[in-house]
Amino acid sequence: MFRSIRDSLSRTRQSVFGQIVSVLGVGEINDETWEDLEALLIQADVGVPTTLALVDALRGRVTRDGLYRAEQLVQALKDELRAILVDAPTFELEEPRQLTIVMVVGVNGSGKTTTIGKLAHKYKGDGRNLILAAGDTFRAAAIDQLKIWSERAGVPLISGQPGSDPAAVTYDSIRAARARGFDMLIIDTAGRLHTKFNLMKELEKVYGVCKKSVHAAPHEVLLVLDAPTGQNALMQAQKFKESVNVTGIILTKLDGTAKGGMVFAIYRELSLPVRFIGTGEKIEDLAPFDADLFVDGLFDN
Ligand SMILES: Nc1nc2c(ncn2[C@@H]2O[C@H](COP(=O)(O)OP(=O)(O)O)[C@@H](O)[C@H]2O)c(=O)[nH]1
Ligand SMILES: [Mg+2]
Repeated sequence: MFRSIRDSLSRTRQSVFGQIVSVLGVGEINDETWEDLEALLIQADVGVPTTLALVDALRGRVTRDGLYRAEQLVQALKDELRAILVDAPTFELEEPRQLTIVMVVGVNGSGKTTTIGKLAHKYKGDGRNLILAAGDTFRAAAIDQLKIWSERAGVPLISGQPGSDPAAVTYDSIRAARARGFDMLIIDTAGRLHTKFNLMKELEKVYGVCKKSVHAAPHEVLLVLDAPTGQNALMQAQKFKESVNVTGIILTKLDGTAKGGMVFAIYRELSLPVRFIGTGEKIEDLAPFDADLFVDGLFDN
């Protein structure tokens, strides 16, 4: 677990946080130190509001704690970064329930279907008796792709005809899950934002079917954001939040980008916890988010 988070942060570490000591220099803190720090954080996609808040907090600490050397800022920065990630709600999926329903949402290409394959593998390994639903009915290929992942994970799949109503597939999958005694259902959804069909309305319908059928369902609505999208992903997230009750984020493709700083913007600006991190394309490339490992992984030591 340590290795995969740390490995997937290598780009972010090499191009940003790992450089922080050399960029800030070793002299006394001056105006340039603050400018350099701001530029670094923005470069790592921490986002402007979160960057300004961080710099503000650090300036306060410099005064309060009497820090005067740039290298003392690094430890203070680590503390402030960690502070943003505390108070995350606990992972409710671990609670035993008769049937836990997880909806996975996000724009096309963000990594939903792949991540569902990884989640299926993980939860099966944890001893959950789970089933998948192919709620992205828009294209036959989307159904086939989930089928391949379900076979890889050794987890059954409920699917409908291409073009059929996702809400109907959801309804059928809940019925099947109950009839066959499954304790977890993960629903894939469509993510096309640029077509005539109304993605948000459709998601609301799927959400509504879950809500009506099972107490407190869907128990998790996981929004998949792809890290290379950077700050645009935050805007997408806002749209999804307005439509369905998103409970957490899965940040994918962290392995290929220096935008690891997004995690802080997700916590601070979206007020959502990161549940998992996608660390590659293979079935085991999914790491539960861990704040300490994450912050340590950003720096060289
Ligand atoms: N490197 C990397 N690629 C990923 C990760 N997650 C998904 N992908 C790739 O992203 C592409 C889109 O994934 P897909 O699951 O089809 O996205 P969907 O349209 O949201 O269902 C695929 O090529 C995946 O292999 C990840 O964590 N790391
Ligand atoms: Mg998909």
